[in-house]
Amino acid sequence: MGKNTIRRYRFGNPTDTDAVVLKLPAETGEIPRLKAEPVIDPETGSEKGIRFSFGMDPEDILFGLGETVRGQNKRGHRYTAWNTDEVSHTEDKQSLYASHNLLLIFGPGKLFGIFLDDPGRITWDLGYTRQDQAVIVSENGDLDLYILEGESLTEIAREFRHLTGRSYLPPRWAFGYIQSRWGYASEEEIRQVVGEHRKWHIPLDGICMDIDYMERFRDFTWRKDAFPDMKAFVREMQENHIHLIPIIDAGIARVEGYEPYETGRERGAFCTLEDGSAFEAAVWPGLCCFPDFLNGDAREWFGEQYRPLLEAGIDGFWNDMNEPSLFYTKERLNKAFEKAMEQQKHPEDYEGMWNLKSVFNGVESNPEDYRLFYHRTDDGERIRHDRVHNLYGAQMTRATAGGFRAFDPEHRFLLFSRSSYVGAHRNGGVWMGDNRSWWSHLELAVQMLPNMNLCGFLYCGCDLGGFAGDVTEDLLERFLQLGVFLPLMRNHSALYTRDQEVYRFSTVETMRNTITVRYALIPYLYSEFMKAALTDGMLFRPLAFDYPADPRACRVEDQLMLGGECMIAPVCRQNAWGRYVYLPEDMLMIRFRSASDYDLVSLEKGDHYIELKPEEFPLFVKRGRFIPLGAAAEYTDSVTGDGFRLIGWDAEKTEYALYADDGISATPVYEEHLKILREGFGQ
Ligand code: MIG
Repeated sequence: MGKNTIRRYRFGNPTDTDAVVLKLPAETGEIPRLKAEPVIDPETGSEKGIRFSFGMDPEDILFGLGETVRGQNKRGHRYTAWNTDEVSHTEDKQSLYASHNLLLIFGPGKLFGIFLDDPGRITWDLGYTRQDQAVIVSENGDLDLYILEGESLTEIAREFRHLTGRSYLPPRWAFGYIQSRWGYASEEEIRQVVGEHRKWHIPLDGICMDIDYMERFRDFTWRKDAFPDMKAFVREMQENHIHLIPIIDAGIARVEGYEPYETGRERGAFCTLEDGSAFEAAVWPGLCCFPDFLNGDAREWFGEQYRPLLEAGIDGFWNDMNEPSLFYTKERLNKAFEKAMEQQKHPEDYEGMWNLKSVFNGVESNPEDYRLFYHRTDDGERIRHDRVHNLYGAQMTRATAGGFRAFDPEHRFLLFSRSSYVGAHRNGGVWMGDNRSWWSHLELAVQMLPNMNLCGFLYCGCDLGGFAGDVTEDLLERFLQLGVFLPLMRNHSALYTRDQEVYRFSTVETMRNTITVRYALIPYLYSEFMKAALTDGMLFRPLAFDYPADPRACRVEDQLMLGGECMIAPVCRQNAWGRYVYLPEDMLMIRFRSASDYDLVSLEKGDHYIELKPEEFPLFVKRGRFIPLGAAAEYTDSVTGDGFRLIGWDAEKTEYALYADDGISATPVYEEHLKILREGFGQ
């Protein structure tokens, strides 16, 4: 460990972001590895940010940036840290919902990491302008820059977690299958969805409630006609081993007499305009005020708002729209109307007419609007939002987690958020936003996951089946096959898209069988998750982390190391009944069809074409390692601690350290941390 170091360099006067838990003294000497220079505004001659740059050799590989489009290796594109409600995750997009400003640089004789703790806009030109150069520009110019050095990619990743703190621990039931859909609007509908799952023996642990459960989309309310007795309904669901997981949006409806608005106003908990009046913008409930999550008192107030739902027995939430997403502000909309009315006087100006489209499109989450409002820190300092924009969702997560802790400090609650920033990984998980029912978005998830883990976000997942657009049966099947391994295994889809619950399809039995594999693997997945979380490790890793000396492995983009034993390689192409897989060492393939139906094939290091029928998917186990496979179960409560088969290659030595705790206590109790199983299986 001797060679591991983290150095902090301070520029200007940065805001405390809560990203870092290890407070290091700032260095004064020369910055290693990078060139740092001020960005000069050519017009005014004044400084407007800082540029960091470094040269890249052709072999250099870049990992990091968490939730971004494109590859595991981030080289060859540009990205912008600017949290955005982006509805289309195409490969030209520079920003999604989160900013995870960590980058690891790995090449011959070269290994270091950089982390910019800066919640403003940052551009990452990673070989875009020039293939051999990385240029990173912080617009704020006020930031802490960290340079991380270590002996391996894995060691640097661990160092980064020492710096930023331990990852969030979800309850064990959160590893169950979760069904979600924008549109479930009543108890009756949810009862029916649960009933269908139970009828078909499709395992299920949770149902997400989207904005439809609320009274006119107002946070912390529920429609009394559709949910007449929430507490009784929660209890009924619990008896069915189902957890209800309601959504909470960032904006608070600006409606007189609506309690969260009234109490928030009294507490001074909302973001303000320059003159001190409340900033307002429209989102789902209409005009809203926006909680000032950067303020401790406002966070405490917001956390308290969850109480009625917690008291009704709810133990999981998802936080949405927290980039924050703004449909429009009145000012911006009025300007667009003015422009349109002006345009109406010039019917012959076709170009102007055409441009109206973009004028109206530009009303949503307009950069100008993010410059209109202010936060107030605990020290009373006012900060304009755009300088700390990327913190908003992360601090909402912090507020929510604080609310949970105040309600019951002994209990683990499920929480996942759409928007995030490093630091939020200590308080919750994330889902990776509005993907589409596209084959390419399967692969995108495989590429995002390890970088999310690298940045600390272990509990995450994508919308299985795809959020937008109409799924096809085979795509959902392949999505579920990936989902088997994701900590958050959630089927979610948008309003007005094709019904996407497993029981809607002719292949319901096949899909059910796929989900049974998940439940058989929960003891393993939960163990590996907990080990990763408690040792500051990663559950999913690019192959380069485990095989840095194997240049082939370092270039693999569509396979992932999973836990201490495994590798996954999902099929991401329609009508492909198989795929090429690179094995960086000898491995045993488990070709699953269900928890009890699979074949075992031992394969040697190298390239293989693996045949995988639509209902088949592989898990590769490293030689000399073993994984426990339990029995199928219909909910996590019935996943037991025994009856495993131990699957691995060499039968003489069969051991696996199972992590067992009660799965719900805030401070995990290691009941039987080392459970050595000795039931040989394999060949
Ligand atoms: O403007 O609550 O990403 O999962 O279903 C869309 C409705 C708002 C966006 C989330 C999505 C959710 C949807 N929300």
